[in-house]
Amino acid sequence: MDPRPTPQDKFSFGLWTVGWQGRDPFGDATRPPLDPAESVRRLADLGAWGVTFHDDDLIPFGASESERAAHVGRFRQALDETGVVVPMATTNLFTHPVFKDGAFTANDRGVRRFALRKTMRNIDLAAELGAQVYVAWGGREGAESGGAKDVRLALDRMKEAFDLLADHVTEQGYDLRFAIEPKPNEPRGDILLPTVGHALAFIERLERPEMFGVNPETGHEQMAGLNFPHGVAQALWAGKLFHIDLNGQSGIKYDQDLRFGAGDLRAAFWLVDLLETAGYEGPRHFDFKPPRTEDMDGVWESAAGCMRNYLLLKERAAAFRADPDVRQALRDSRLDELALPTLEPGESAADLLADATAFEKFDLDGHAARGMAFERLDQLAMDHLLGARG
Ligand code: 3MF
Ligand code: MG
Ligand code: MG
Repeated sequence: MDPRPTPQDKFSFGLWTVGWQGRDPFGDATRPPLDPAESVRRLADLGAWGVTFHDDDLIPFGASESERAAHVGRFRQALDETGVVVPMATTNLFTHPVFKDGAFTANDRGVRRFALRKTMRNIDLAAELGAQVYVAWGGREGAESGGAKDVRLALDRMKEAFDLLADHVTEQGYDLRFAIEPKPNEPRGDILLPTVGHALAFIERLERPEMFGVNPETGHEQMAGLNFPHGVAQALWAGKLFHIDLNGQSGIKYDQDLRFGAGDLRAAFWLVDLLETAGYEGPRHFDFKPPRTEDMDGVWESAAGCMRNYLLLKERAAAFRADPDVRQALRDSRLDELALPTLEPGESAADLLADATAFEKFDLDGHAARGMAFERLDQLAMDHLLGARG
């Protein structure tokens, strides 16, 4: 039982994760800067498959054209040497002070136009490097006070931005889809499109909804007190799970970005069970921050831990599903019945109204008295998670 990650596992990491220097609102950096090419090599050694980036992770903001080419060249060389791929890229629309009131929804129109140009420029690079998903996290799209943002107008501007970006991708013929990443707050007091549900509803208002999905992040949904596996399941149900940001979070507090498996371990178990049984084929992308207590050895330890925990949970979840006692417990809890349509094939509302067994003769007390046996089922899951069974 010592799983080793391989490229087939499709594990990917953002350059900004292992490269995080540990700067937080109260403290300075605790680690030196990390060269993107070095990150690619170290991640490849650990068994990762992909690496992702914000434009500014790779090319420092304000770099000249020749500096830009040099940075991209060095990165490309590391990719070619290691076979690491770039499945996703994204734009930094949050660090520079110009984005203090947002990017696509900034009240300042000039900032909105600049944000679109910055994004289009990086989309071109993403396509050039073979990315198939472009993530959009609108961390500064929001407000701290009620009068500061007209949310309905801001959503008009957000739609305008995404419609334009989708036109650009279509006109250029790129094989690229967008994944919107929801987050309820931090760094803004309240961020627009705060949860998976908000983002899914927004996407349906876009001109090319088929080009848009979501990039749910463990901690972001949990910061809103939501059940992450349930949100991911709804995204899968809608055919919209284009990408995922895996990390760890302990309850409703600041964005902890712990390594995957830390924090809410039970939610992580059910999430892996879901991804592995639902046929999700996209990247298993880690968006975490090695705590600022760690030196560089701790950074790589923590990156390896993300992958190791995923693989361990995958083994535990597979053993849970294969256990005959679990199969029986699932039947006892009537999960097989949930898979049956509520109406008979061809049955109409009139037929249901005419069925006395559904109402007039329904055994109300009998059904009300039946236990659901969920506790036994959940204890079996706990036993598997804790290594007490098979
Ligand atoms: C912040 C995030 C972001 C996004 C990234 C796009 C800096 O909480 O999760 O990471 O994931 O901007 O992928
Ligand atoms: Mg995050
Ligand atoms: Mg994220």
